[in-house]
This record gives sequence, structure tokens and C-alpha cells, in this order.
Amino acid sequence: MRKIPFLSAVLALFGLSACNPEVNPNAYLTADGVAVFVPEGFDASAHLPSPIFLENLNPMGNIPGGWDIVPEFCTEDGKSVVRIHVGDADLYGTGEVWGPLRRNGDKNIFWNRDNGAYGAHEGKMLYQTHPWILGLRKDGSAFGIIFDNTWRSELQCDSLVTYYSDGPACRVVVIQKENPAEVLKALASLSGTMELPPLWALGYQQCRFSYYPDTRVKEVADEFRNRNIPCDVIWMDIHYMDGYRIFTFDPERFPDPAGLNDYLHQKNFKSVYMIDPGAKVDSTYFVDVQGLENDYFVHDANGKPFSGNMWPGDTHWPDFSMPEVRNWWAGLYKDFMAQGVDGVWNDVNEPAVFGGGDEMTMPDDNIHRGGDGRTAGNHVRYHNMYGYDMVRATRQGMLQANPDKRPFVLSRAGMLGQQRYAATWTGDNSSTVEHMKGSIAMTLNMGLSGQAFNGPDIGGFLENTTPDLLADWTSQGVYFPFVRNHSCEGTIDQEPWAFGPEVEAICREAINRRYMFLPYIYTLFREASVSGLPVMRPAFWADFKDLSLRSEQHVFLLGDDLMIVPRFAEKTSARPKGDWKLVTFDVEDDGRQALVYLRDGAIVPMGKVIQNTEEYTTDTLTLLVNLDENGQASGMLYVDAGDGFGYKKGEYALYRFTAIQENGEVSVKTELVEGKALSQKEMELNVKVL
Ligand code: NBV
Repeated sequence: MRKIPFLSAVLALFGLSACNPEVNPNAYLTADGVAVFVPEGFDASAHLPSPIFLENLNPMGNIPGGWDIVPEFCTEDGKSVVRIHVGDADLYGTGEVWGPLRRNGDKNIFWNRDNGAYGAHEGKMLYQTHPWILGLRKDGSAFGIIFDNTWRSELQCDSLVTYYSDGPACRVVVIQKENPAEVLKALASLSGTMELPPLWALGYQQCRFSYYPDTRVKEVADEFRNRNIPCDVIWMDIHYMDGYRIFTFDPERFPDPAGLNDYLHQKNFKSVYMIDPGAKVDSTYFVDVQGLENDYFVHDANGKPFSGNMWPGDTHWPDFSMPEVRNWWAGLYKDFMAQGVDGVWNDVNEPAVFGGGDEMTMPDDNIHRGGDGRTAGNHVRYHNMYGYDMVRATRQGMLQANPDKRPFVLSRAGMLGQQRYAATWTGDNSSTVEHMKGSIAMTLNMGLSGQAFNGPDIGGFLENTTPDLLADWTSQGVYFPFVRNHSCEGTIDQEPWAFGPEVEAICREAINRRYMFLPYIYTLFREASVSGLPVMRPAFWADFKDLSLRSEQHVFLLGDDLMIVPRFAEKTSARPKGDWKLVTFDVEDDGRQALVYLRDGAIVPMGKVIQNTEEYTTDTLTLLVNLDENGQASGMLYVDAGDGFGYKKGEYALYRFTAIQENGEVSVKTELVEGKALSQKEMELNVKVL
């Protein structure tokens, strides 16, 4: 473990900095309200091109007077240090971490790590690296800070923010805007947004480490349909592979993968298969043979292909920093996807190496050769980028294999910028109430760090879940962006029906609600893909000036218009002000479903219960309306084909609904505000005023 220098720690206690503020960084404005601070002696070859940004950060002017978020740079005990006074602002973001939503007084260690049950380093060192802070001042104005760095580093969030890096001094980008939404939009314009996923990826998904053989996969799929529990995706974990060889199928357990995928498709399921980064060392295995022949694997300090231990035994790791390796990797997906595979799950890409020292990874002096303007460097620089480089190659491969389909990639490791290529989940949590509650803050902070599409393993991954936990976690989890039930090898069954009819009914009802709200949720995903705003938002999003909401981490918002109150938080949470109305459903309350409230002035479009997204339609909708004090409300609906790229050529419709109450009557107007009407038929709208 790296230590925070003693002097710094003492000074930080008093809000003081050991850095010399007179060392003036070279600073300039790169966009409206976006400043770049470049430390003296900046070594561009150790940092650029940055994986975080879409483009070079070109100067466009001087930083305006009164700019108050100014980094100070210095070196202490061989570490590059940045200090920034942020006063009494509330701090959020910082990517994936186990801890409170409000990050003040807490820390992150950025060294992507396999961290089961978040047990190591108290969960401060997890699978992802987002050196990013969203700051919210007491007056509701906001700022963002990006440490443009991939090297191993540590972030301490206090009134004096301190960032320590093992690499040479990095640039710091500071965004200042009138509110957090504008800050996140600015982050998205610098770093990119999630590409619009296929609609099916927003449905309920069932996973296990692992469903096998193929007959078991079919059985699970059939159970969903027979029991009328909506579901879109069944996941294949490592046991489908032939001896853990990536891009292969076990000839006994999965003798006919195309047949299995056909079977799933006929029942309107999609399949997602795991692909790990490591290739088994095996002179008869095509991935290893090709990788060795072309010298595509990460080198050890002696310049030889590094071999470490993973699932398949001795394993080689592709050097994804090299453009030619990414192209090769992308090419491997063609035959694989041709088996009818719909989505890809890139796991253990921190990279995790069994027996790989304290942090279970490669040695620091391994060499990644870079390319495309990046110089070769050792693992300390490239480690946090490994998953990022892997998933962009995966996405490229999926697009090459199926140019007319939107790729869906799920990645365990990640870093800021990766939202452009993959969704993510919060790794190996535990089946505990604590982890269920804490998953809300984790998912929220990922959303506040540019990664809108994420969520936890619902029900919990490690240890046996319980009937209550599965019921409660599913009831709130269906309002998360990514909704997947997943559990570890050796644990008891965790499907919605595993604990008998009572829990099954609770799960079914929760999942039904997910599907009913899909028109609204898909509209939010589209918004996130355009603007970078999160899908799931903290309670303080309802009013950036309401200080009572700043630490609320159980109640959350779905978009701006729905407030979700998990049952455990019913009596203890802070709620946004306003005339929020409880949404009622046509079934008796089971006492477990999360409560859903509609904001005053909002309209939310709802569909019918469907069993999967192949049945999705917006022909008939119910508009939930909560009129504001002036008797008005409005809401949006995004419609497109649900897959493919027609929407990029204008094949979509964005509607606005406006409701007005006059003489006791509520009338609703529908306007097409963008795109074109995709159906000849008028939408049938049923209005439900709450
Ligand atoms: O591939 C097996 C698991 C997977 O189920 C899990 O979701 C990942 O986070 N994987 C880790 C490998 C290690 C599990 C102990």
C-alpha cells in the first residue's frame, strides 16, 4: 500500500497545502467554463493522447478573473501531487467506490482491482478508475475536476482535495457551470457519452456463474416464459468455454451454440457470452498461436511474452495498447458472433491475475508497447487503461461482425472515457442488506461520473442470498439502469422463483413495472446518449439548492420525473419538496415494492406489461400526469427501431406531451419535436391524472 506523505497528511488536517502555489501552471480555457491546468515540465509522452478525451484540449483563451478552483502542483516523496481548495462544497462522482454518496472525507485508490465483497482496501480500490469529482456548492452552482491521468493514483476528498500519482505530473481540467447538470454535459462534450444501447439491454437479465450445460440454459429460459416473468437476456459465464479458452465452446456442454442461440431467439431471448482477456498457453489453440506468432502479448521486463495464472492455467494477455492487437482482437469476434451471440461480457480485465501479488495483477515492470501516438510504457501507466483498450476493441469487433446491430458490451474494469464503448456493473458484491443499500450510492456515483449504464448484481453475487433480500433487491433494482440478477458458483439458486411463490410474485410484479416504464426509461437512455446526463439521479437532483438532500443516498430519481423510495427507506429518507404523487398500480400492494412518485408538472409515458422487448410497442400508452399548481404538465417520449443505426439517419421520433387542465377537463397535446413519425397510426393515449 502506498502511503500519504506524513507532512501532507498533517497539513491537510488544517486545510493547508504543502505545495508551492507560486509554481504557476500554464493554464488556458479550452471551452466555455472549461479550464486546462498544465503543470510545469509536463511530460506529454507519459500521458498523451489521453484516453479520457475525444479531442485535443486546444486553447481558446485565457481563464477569466475570479476563477476559484485552481490546482497547485508539487512533488512529494517521489509522487506527483495536486492540491485544490474546494471550500465547503459537497463532493460526488469519483467513479466506482464502496462508500457514501457524498464523497467528502473519503478516498479512492485508482488501481483497477479484482475486489470480492469489496473486502480489500475497505472497498476504496475497486475495478474502475474515474479520477473525477463533481462539486456542488451551497448555492447550487457546480464544478468538475478531471485528473487527466492513467497512472496508479489516489484521491482524497476534503475541503482541500489532494491527488497523489505514481506517474509524472498530469494535467488537471476544471469545469465551472451554473449547476451539476451543466457540469455533466460539459464532461460529456469533452469525454463522450454512452452510445444508445439496443432496447433489449434495458430489459431484465438473468445470469449465473454458470448456467451449464445448454439444456440448463434452455430450462431457465423456459421457466421465465412458463411463469410469465418478463426477461430479455440469459447470460453465459465461463463454463460454456472449452477449458476456459476464449472464443471457443465446450463440445460436451455446449455442442451446438448456434442451435442454443436459435432456441433462445425463438423465445425472444438474447444471449450474452463472457470473453476474458487472457488466452490459454497452448500450442494447439488458435488464439494463443496467432498471438505468439505476431508478438501480440504483453511483455515481461525481459521483453518475453508475460505468462501468468488465470482460469485456463498459464495464460498470455493481449497487449491492447497496440492498435494492431486491437484490430486482431476485433477480428476474433466475427466467427464467434456468427453463432448467434448477441452481447459480450468482458470480465477480469483489470487485468486480474491469480497469484499476481497483493493486488492480483501483472508485475509493475511488464511492458505495454502502445501505438497511435502513445509511447511504450510499463504496467503502472497502462494498468488502468487495460480494460478500456480491451472493450473498445471488442466493440469494434462486434460492429465489424454485425454492422447493423448496436453492440452491447459489459465490462468489469473501466476508466473515465469508457462510457463510449461499454456498460459496466459493480463487480463482486455480497448477498447482504448492507450491499443492497450501498449499491444505490455506487450506481448513482457512477452515473455522476459519466457512466450512465451501470448497476449491481441484483440479489448479490457472493454468499447465499435470502428470500427477503432477493425480493427487496429486485423491487428496487428494477429502477436501476442495468438490471441483472447474478450469483456466484457454489451459492444457492437465485432466480426469481427459487424461493417459492411469495418471493416469485414480488419479483414478477417488480419486473413487470420495469417493462411498463420502458417507454420512459428508453427516453432517458436516449437523453443520456445525447447529453451525458445520468439515467438514475440522486435526490439532490430535484433541487440543487436544497441542502437537506445532499446526503440522501437511498431515495433516488429515475430521470427528473420519477422518485423511487425503496421500502427500507420509507421512514428514514429525505425527500425533495414538491407535490410528488404516488403512482398506483392495478394490483394490491405487497408491501415490498419500491414506492414510485411522479413529480408535479410531469408526464410519464407507460406501456403495458410485456414479456420481453420484442413485444415492445408505443402504439398504446398510458400517460401518467401530475399537474402542477397551474394545472399543467409535460413529458417526452423517444421512439425508434430499438436496434440498428437508422436513428442516426433521422429514423426516430421525439414527442412532447403537454397537458392542460381547463374547466375541470384535462386535455393532452402531442407534438413531434424531433425526427419523424415512424408509424402511420396515431398513438392511442390513455390519460391517468394522479
Ligand atoms: O466468470 C466468473 C466470475 C463472474 O461470474 C463474476 O461476475 C466476475 O465478477 N468472474 C468474476 C471471475 C471470478 C469469480 C470469483
